[in-house]
Order: sequence, then structure tokens, then C-alpha cells
Amino acid sequence: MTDSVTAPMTPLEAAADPGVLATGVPLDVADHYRDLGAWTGDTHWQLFRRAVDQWPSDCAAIDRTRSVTWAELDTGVSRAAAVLADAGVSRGDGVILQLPNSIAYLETVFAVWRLGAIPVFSLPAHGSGEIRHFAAHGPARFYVSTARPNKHLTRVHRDITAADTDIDLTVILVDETAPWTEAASLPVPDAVEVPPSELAFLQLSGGTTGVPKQIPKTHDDYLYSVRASVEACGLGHGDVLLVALPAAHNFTMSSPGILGAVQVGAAIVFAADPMPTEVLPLIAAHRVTHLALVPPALISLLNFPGRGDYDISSVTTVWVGGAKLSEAAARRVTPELGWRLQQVFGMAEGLVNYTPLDASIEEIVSTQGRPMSPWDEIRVVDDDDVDVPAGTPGNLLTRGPYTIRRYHRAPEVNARSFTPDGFYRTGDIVVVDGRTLTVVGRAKDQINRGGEKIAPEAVENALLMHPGVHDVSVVGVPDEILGEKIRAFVILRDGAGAAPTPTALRKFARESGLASFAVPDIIDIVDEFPLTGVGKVSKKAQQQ
Ligand code: OOB
Repeated sequence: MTDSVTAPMTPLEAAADPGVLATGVPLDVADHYRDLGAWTGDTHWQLFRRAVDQWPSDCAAIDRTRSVTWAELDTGVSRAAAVLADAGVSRGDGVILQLPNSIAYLETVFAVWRLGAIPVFSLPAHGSGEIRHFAAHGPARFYVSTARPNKHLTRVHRDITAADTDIDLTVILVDETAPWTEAASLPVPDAVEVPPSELAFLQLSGGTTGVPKQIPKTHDDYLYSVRASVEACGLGHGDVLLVALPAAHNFTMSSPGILGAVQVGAAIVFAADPMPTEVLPLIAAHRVTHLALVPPALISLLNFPGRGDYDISSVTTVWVGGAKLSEAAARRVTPELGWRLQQVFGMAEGLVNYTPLDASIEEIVSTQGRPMSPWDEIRVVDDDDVDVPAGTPGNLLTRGPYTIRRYHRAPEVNARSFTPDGFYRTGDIVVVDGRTLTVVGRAKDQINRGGEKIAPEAVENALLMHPGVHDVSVVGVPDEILGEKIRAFVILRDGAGAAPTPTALRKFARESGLASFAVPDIIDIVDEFPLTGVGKVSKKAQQQ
């Protein structure tokens, strides 16, 4: 095993403190997780190599245009590595990935690891505001995206390459229907061995502030979470995993997700989106056995009138998480779809809970499961950080072998997001019974729009840029399908020319660099905001 103290640091880690890993985990705690056998010294590149060596001629992945074995995927990864190295990517570089669900996504991410570089994950729906932030803050020097962009990604590509942009990214566009053609004339670079305790990638956190937070993970801690997920979910060789949520999301990557499939040699089938018309034909055609959905996608599937036309009997398990699943919807899953339900309550920062496979039906439909690791520490506390009695709702704090103890380069946010002894303040309000958690609310200033997390402050900042806007207040309002929708209350500026309409303001928000899922669903022009007793804007009143 590589000694983390002597491990050479990558450029991205160079600013880190000497006594802790990139995740903020102290070195002695890291040793403890090694002694427990949780951290095994594996790296993402080694995980991939083992799959190629063990199952070269088995199906590895299928997308709209291609189907590849593990050996063919390995060839694709080598070709991708050749193209990235030719563009200048090398050890320790941050590489922003903004790719649709496809085999090319897999080839790119493993090629980045092969080069000893650091994926900086973003979602296709992210806006140029987020990409700009990753470029400056990561920092990242490279950006890989699709050569077949939709309207939103066309705008992102335009913004980040504009002549007046303040960022300096080398842009690499991949045609996922026929990728890496230029590799034919390029040398294939050697694989770079990296220490397993090193920063492996940066993942995005659900927003609570105007600025996105980046989550550092090491190979050791993330691959432990993958193994624990595989065990909790019973994924195995011969299974077929449908990837319908965005590939780069933490849920899709590791719960047990794409990396779980690589660990056990399950086939990965990519869907463009999680809607029934896309998902149902793929389940039937490829005999899918497992899939992950957010609650709105599950509800769409339950309510889809044409479902009976498809044979979905190959599916054994559906994982549902990212937002609270209503008990009513949960109860319909097994009787109506014939699938086993596992609720997943996870967070990119770390802690993942699953309802156990052998749990009672009542636990499966009415709780969000149990921590997947025996070494996950959980505390439920009041607003003064005093533990509350079992059964009383309180703030969930957590610490453990795959939970970060700080965000990447964000000292101020870190001071309020973690306790002095390293517990992450999840912002979720839960009730605990033994080790079983039920999510009953949220204490963080965040909107959860069907699993997509939105910081009201980021939306407010975007609308405030409009010259006709005086003030903005953004809240989440209940929605039957999505759980919550985004509603913006806007006070217009007097005498600022023609007053913008709600439609014009939505268009402005869409073009402002916001993620596409953060554009307000509803905009109300108002004369004033309701105030609390002390004169602050009462978001509570605006939510009613
Ligand atoms: C997953 O990760 P994130 O980082 O996008 O969001 C985490 C937050 C949690 O703190 C909680 O507020 C909410 O999303 N959440 C749930 C939930 N799953 C996530 N709230 C209620 N019930 C659930 N089942 O969303 C994520 C990461 C890994 C696996 C699954 C989901």
C-alpha cells in the first residue's frame, strides 16, 4: 500500500494541509480506516483493469449507437487517452466532463484516470456559470463535452469560449456516435499509477449557496463506498444495469451505479433520460435487471398508460432516491411493476442509506433505510448540537469512511458545514429508530426539484442581473410530481424602461449561465415581499 504521507501531490492538491487528505480526513483516521479493512489501496484505474482482465469478451456497455465488450471498451479508453494526452492532459490536471449518457462518457472518465488526471464532474444541465466556477476554482484546464450539443449545451459552449471570457479552458468536443477517430495517428500514453489516498475527482454538491461547492474524493474512500453499495444492493456479474439518470451524478456513479457495475462486471445500458418512453423499450430489449430513478421518474413510470406493452419482468430491483419518495408511490412499486424497491437516501458528500433487501415491506415503503457501512457514525441533534432522544426529529450529522470533512477550497463554507470534530451537517431533518432513518424535513436553504438541488441564492443572483429587476426572492413550492417547483417573486425597478414580463425574465434566467433545471417554473411580479416580525423577507409566507 502506498504511504499517503510520502505520496507526491497533484497540482490540484498542492494547496492542501500536510496533516490531512484532500477530503480533510486526518492521516491517523485514514490509517484507522485502512486497519479496519475499509480502505484497500485500490484505484479507479485498477478497478477498470480488473474488469477488462476478468471479462474481456462479456458485454460491458450499450448506448444508442454502439455495444462494446470490456476489451473493446479498453480499446476505446486507450484511444480517448491518446486524444486527451495529445490535447495536453497530464497527471494532476483537472478535466471538466460535461457529456450525455453514452459509452463515450465511460471512455473519457477512465481515460482521465488512466492519465493520472482528475475528473471534475458536471451534469449536462449545468450552465456556463457552474463550468466557469469549476475552471477557476478547481482549477481545471480542460473541458470535454459533446460535439452534438442540444440548445442548452450550445449556449454553454458559446459562453465558455466567448472572446471576452475570463477563463482559459482547452475544449475537447467528442462525437459520441463515432468518437476518437483522430486517435488512429496518435501514440497511446502509458497508464500512470497514482497513490490511492490521492484526490481522485471532484464531484458537485447540491447547492445551498450562490456558488457551487466541489466535493473532493480519494480512490480509497470512494471505492469503499462502491463495494459497500454493491453488497447492500446485491449487484452481481451477469446483471444488466440501466443508467437513466445523468451518468456523472454521485447516485449514478456509485450507488452502486456505474462503478458498481465495473466492480462486478455487470453490463451498463445507457438511456438518454429517465422518461418511460425511453426507459421501457430499453428494459425490454436488453433484459435490464437493475435501475436507479428519482421519485418523479418512478411516478411517471407507474402512471404511464402504455406500460403493459413492454416486458419489464427482467427487472429485479429499482433504487429510488435523490428526494423523498412518498409512501403512497412506494407502496405501488412491487404490486404494479413486480420489482423490488430499495430506497436510497444519499448525498454526494458521503453517507448513503439503503433499505435492506430483506427489510419488511413497512420499512421499505416508509423509511429511507440504514447507513450502508457499520462505520458510518450518525448523530441527530437539536439546533444547539445537543443529541435529541431517539424518535425525536433533529438535524442529521454524519462522519465515516467515505464522508468528506471539508469541501474543496471553501474555508468559510467548511466552517459552517462541518463540526469541529469532523461531522458533516447534512441539513436534513430525520427521525432515527435504531439505525433506521426517516427523512422528515430539511433545514438547509435548498430547493429539491425532483432530485435536482437548487440554491435559491443562485437563482436570485441570476435574476438580479436584469436591469429591470429591483429585488428577487426565490422559494420552493410544493408540486405533486416533482416534490417542489421553483417560484420567483420579483419586484421591478421603477423607470427602468419597458417592464420585463415573466416570460422575458425566464428567458433571461435561461441565458444567464444557470443550470437548465434552476430556471424558475413560476415568476410572479409583485409590489413588495411579505416580511417577518424583524423585517426580513418571509420565505415561509411566500411558500404558502
Ligand atoms: C443525492 O445526492 P445529492 O448530493 O444530490 O443530494 C443530497 C441530498 C440529501 O442531503 C437530501 O436532502 C436529499 O438530497 N435526498 C433525499 C433522499 N436522497 C437524497 N431526501 C429524502 N429522501 C431520499 N431518499 O441525492 C444522492 C446521492 C447518492 C445516492 C442517492 C442520492
